[in-house]
Amino acid sequence: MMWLVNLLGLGLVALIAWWFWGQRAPETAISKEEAVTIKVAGGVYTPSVIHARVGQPLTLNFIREDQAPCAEVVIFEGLDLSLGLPLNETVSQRITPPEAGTYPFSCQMQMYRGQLIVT
Ligand SMILES: [Cu+2]
Repeated sequence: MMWLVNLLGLGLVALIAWWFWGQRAPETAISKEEAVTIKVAGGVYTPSVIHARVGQPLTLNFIREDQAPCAEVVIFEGLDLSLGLPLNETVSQRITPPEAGTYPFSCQMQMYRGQLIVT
């Protein structure tokens, strides 16, 4: 349930930010700390393409809804990172992309596939 509370909190913050600064200077409302929530279900990561910037921390929140055992691990090539994904739980991992490039990520049998594109 924590992720839901976080999501509601983020939504509220976004609403407040929009209310005060939204139409005049939208660029100031963009947080330095970014987060992406990735759903694992139906054979795809949603979203499957994630954009990130070199040296800028990014939090990945995986939520696995697929019961297939193979989907329980996600492996990031080139980042020396793999994550266990318990069913219906949010797994958060903060990453700081070291250099520009395309970093594929997938489940163990590569049925699920995604890309982290770092610029
Ligand atoms: Cu798989």
